[in-house]
Amino acid sequence: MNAEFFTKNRKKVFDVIADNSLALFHSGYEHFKTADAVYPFVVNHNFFYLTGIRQANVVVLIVKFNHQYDEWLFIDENDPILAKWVGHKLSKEEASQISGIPVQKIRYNVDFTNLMLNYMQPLRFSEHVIEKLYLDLEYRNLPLYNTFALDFAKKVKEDYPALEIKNIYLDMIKLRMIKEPEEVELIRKSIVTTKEAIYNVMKNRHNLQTECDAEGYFGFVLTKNGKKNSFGNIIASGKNATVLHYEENNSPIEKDSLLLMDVGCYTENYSSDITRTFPVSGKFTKRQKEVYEVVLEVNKKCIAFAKAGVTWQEINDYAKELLAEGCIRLGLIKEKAELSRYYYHSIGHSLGLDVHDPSLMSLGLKEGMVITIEPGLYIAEEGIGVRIEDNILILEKESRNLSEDIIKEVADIENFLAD
Ligand SMILES: [Mn+2]
Repeated sequence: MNAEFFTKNRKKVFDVIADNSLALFHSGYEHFKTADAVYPFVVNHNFFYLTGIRQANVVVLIVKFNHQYDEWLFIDENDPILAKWVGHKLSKEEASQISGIPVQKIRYNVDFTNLMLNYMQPLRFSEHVIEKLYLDLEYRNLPLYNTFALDFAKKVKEDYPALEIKNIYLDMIKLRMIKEPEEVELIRKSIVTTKEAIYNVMKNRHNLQTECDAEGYFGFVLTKNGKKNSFGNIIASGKNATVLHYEENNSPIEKDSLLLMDVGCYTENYSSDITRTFPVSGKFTKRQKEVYEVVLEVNKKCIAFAKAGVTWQEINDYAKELLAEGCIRLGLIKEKAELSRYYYHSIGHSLGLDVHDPSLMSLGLKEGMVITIEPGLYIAEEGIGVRIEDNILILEKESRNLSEDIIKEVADIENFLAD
């Protein structure tokens, strides 16, 4: 992603906020795990969306005065000794190149408080009267979560009670919901790697003694491509596949069982989220095939149903109706209301920087959204769990399946797995 994209996103925030206001975003803190080890740093995605920077403890400030745009970035100064141990921190020039923020608008964090005071105590800048401060407060107060914005809000409330604090979180979500073509392209690249990794597991089906083996063949392809998981692999055989977020991935694989893989990776922080289910033996049993065909039909019909203007309620109801009919045909239930015994999640979610990308589901599907369609049936008593998940771009009058290249027809899967 180039700096132009992030610059454009900051302008979108400028358009959203009121005049005479500031908007402040923080990249997040590093957190200790144990002894001197830290958790892998994951950048706040709203901050990333505005800067492209993946470093902890960076602040971006967007300023709107008399309808004029201004911006600041605050970074840690590189420590040459620490750099020898954990790598160097971004220089002003590097931060500028990534974000598109001019070097002269980039300061070290030690200057942050003073610069903010200049805005908030406008003695010398009397033409600059701040009325509102936008912070990314989400709606949560969790330990170790988003504490910068929360702490800052508390401090401002106490020291500057006349300043109005606004939560910009929902505006950020509305912006992130609609993907630009370059964002879709990164999701597509993640899908390509995910496909290759799933195929590597399928090609090695003879070597799959345990789910660990499958996870190894999957992870090899990601690592070889320089990519990381965008969520914990769900690699579940037989009955394990009826637990939606099974992540232990360490059971022996029975030779006639289905293997469900719900997996995804990042490309420049944009995620894929794909599920495929295949018979480790190379051939579906009659019963597995019957169940699989029901789920596959719902997957395809829901993809065809999805387009701008459709509500989540409508597509969820449609999926449930089809799955309930299927379960009646399979002899699993007699009444449609009993479906929840075998299907107990919703049909999909937004996808993007986050695998469950925050979105305002009440707004329904809009052109430019990328969502998942992932019907499933989970029959614990038969040891069968099937889910088929694709990643879908919503267009004005139709949808485009970004993962249509990853095979899912019974015949295609059996041909692929044939020796
Ligand atoms: Mn999903």
